[in-house]
Amino acid sequence: MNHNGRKWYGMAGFLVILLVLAFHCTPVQAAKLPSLNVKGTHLVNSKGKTVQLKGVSTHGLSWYPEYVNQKAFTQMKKKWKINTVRLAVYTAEYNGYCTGDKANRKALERKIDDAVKYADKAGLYIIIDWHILSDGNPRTYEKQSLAFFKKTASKYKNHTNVIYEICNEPNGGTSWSTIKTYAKKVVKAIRSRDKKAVILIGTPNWSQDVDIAADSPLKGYKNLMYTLHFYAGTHGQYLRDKAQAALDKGLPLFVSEFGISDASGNGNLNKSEGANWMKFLRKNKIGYVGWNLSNKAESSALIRQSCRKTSGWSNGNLTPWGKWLLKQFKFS
Ligand code: IDC
Repeated sequence: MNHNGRKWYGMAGFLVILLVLAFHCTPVQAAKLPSLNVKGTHLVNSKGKTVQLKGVSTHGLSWYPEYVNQKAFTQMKKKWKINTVRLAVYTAEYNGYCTGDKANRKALERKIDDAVKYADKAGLYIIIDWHILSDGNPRTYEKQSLAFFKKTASKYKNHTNVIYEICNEPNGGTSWSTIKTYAKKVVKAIRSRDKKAVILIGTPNWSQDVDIAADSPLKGYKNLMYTLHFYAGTHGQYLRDKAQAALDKGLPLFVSEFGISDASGNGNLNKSEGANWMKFLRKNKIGYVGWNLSNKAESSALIRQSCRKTSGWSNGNLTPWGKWLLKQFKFS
């Protein structure tokens, strides 16, 4: 080979190395999901077309983190036909975000980072849920909540698929005016970092008194929705009446958690009341998220207790509730 030949070989080799490097250093850029907007009482995409979100909630991320993985997210999107996953970040319970130590907090934050990455790649919307429960009043951990949402909204402001849920279920007599005081601060903190993301706000009495919230919603912000939670074994027509009253007053609703067991998350399934609820949700284009992606021994778990798999589930791996919910996803 003459001198020139060697030169060309050298240059070609150099180019190949450059290409390989470029390929390895470019982050995989999944197609971005369209950002969502609240219009009237429901969600629309950037073209103004109605979008009904549907999906599943994790159990507490502190206790069942293993279900947050790429294979599970991709399977649920492709096979279960969901478009949304909710991450339940318990605040007060054992190893909650506010009760555990710093290492626990960091582990939860890393898990949320992973979940957002998996959701980006699978093409899923992802709800980051500040899961207050035994801490009934969202102001109990208001300082921690503000710090959490400031950090989180700064991190994910460019992710059009991220939705913030700022207080799962206020309870213990916490009034709407107290929730509003809290919500105004947290919404302001998120909005100064992320101008558009959809924000879900919990309502009094375990996120059931949406009719009360409808009398005085937050003012001055777009893309806010209010959560309605139900468990069909316990909650029936009277709660749909409250929801209808809220819709009639123009309140945007989102069902960020529901089940068809009783409100304890256990007991018998009430499929006929569940069907009534699904009819109501479809008619009003209300997004819905089923509780919970785990194999815990309770009737609100989606995976059978005997199944150890954290992805790649067959229909036989699902509980009766899991099978019922999957039928709903495929129906609409
Ligand atoms: C339940 C879980 C259960 C857990 C309990 C306390 O299913 O395994 O021991 O929380 O952490 C809610 C809550 C949700 C509850 C669920 C069922 O948002 O955290 O999960 N539920 O009780 N509201 C109404 C019902």
